[in-house]
Amino acid sequence: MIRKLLIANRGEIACRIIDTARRLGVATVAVYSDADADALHVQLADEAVRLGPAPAKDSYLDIDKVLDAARHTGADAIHPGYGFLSENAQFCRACDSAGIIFVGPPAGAIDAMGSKSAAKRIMEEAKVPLVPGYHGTNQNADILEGHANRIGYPVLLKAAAGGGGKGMRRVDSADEFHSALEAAKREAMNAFGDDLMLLERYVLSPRHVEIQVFCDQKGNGVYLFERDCSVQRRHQKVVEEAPAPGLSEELRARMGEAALRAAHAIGYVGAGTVEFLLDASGAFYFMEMNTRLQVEHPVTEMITGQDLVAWQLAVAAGDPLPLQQDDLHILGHAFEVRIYAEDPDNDFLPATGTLVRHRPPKASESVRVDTGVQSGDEISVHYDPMIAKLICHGRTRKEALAKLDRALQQYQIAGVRHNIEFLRRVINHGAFASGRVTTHFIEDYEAEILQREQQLTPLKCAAIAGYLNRRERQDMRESAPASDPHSPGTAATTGAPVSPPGARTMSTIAVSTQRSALSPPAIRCSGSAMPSTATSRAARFACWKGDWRWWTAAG
Ligand code: MV4
Repeated sequence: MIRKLLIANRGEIACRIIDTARRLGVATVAVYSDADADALHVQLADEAVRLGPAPAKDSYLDIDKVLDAARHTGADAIHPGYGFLSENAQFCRACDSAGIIFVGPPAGAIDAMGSKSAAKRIMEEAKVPLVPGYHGTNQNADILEGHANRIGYPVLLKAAAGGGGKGMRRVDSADEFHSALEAAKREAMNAFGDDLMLLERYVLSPRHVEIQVFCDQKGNGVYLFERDCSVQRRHQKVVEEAPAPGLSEELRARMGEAALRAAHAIGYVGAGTVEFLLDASGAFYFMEMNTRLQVEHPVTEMITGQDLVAWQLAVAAGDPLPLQQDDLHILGHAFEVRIYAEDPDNDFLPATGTLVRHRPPKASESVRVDTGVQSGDEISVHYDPMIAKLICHGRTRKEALAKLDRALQQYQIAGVRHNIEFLRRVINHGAFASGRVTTHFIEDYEAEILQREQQLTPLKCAAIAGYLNRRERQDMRESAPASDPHSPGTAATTGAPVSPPGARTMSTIAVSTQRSALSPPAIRCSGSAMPSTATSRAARFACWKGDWRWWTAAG
């Protein structure tokens, strides 16, 4: 039994882990950097320990500081979340040495997946299907070219030390081979300090289908079905869903069993994900195994009704798996989208600044929002700019998709650029709606999906109005005499009365989308008072530009 859990992470995943720990009666310890002193995960935990300055290497990635925090608070286990130290075998060993449970696989399983070539040899042995290719140690350029000619073009050169798409190069013909090999090796050496290359036949228009597996310490394992994460942009996942559209029961079972062979082959324990490429003919090939809980695990939770963090804590404590394979069933369909502070109109440049307003749609049985930020928080340059994950469930794919679009329409964010309109264009695209998803989806439909947002949408109007109303109330409070909190007072900026003498309520500002080249959008006020001149001016300017960036500049 784990009594006190330290969460060596931040943001939404730290909050999500704390939620489950609390539900199970496990005490929680948050850790934080100076940038996160007021962060939600710190507020939610029972205790919190400062690690150091904002840069991750001085805080969330500092093994000694994290272990000191665990010792100091008497935590008996550490959950690493994803990213940071989650796939660091050295950290895993350091936990073992300190007598602290690492909520994750044994260090040896992390190491086994460190080199793609070594991993492939293990998978070959375990009869897990591989893309036809070469993953040997002989790196002589002519030998490698011989293998490329045998495999057939196009081939893909991959750095054995790479991952997540780094250090890959497509080669279309023999005469390009030598120059491509040299370039790929140079890139790999720079990025990973290791230029061992492997070769694979290039799979055309594949899908990314990954299997969630779970193993306990007794050697039992189950799979919790698949997630389709084909819709990606530069190897960043954009939408994830479960189950994969169009996957037959028979293929699902074969992929699940192959994934379990992969897990058993490396002595896996805990939550893991085996990534496969699935080609148009239904053949699937092992890509890599992620030895952590993944960002997109909530779609699996939605379709299975299971809490994967609860499973992780059970297995880490030495308990058997909560369910057996025959007890697991797929219920309906779920989608996840990642809501980012980034600018789709400017090459998805990460956005920073104050998240003036963050109001997600209301959570329900079928709408889940995993987030670690609140209105007023800073989105800084130090960490991943993900604002939230929005997860929607439906009885069918169509129903889940409709709920997702509805929830995206309701989502209000102000102060930083975000990708909500981009996500709506992705999920409403005909090819996506009909389940025709491949890893080339975004490139294939770039022209339609990346179109600039010019319209003042109802969503933006609601966000603008919400902000203006809050600002107006604040103006009123600040200008009210301290002795009478209910006095309507005057607007601080203009000195003009904001409501008639005696009125206890202020006006409510509404912003409408109606706009033409000559007339600014309508700003309507219910109630008897007008907003202050400054608020009104800011609103008109914001609406005119149709863009929060401009509002922020004006305000
Ligand atoms: C491939 C491939 C086609 N053929 N391997 C990219 C990241 C890494 N996990 C594997 N990747 C790919 N490997 C062969 N033999 C195409 C990709 C690929 C991809 C894979 C999954 C999700 C998105 C992708 C986007 C571009 C390329």
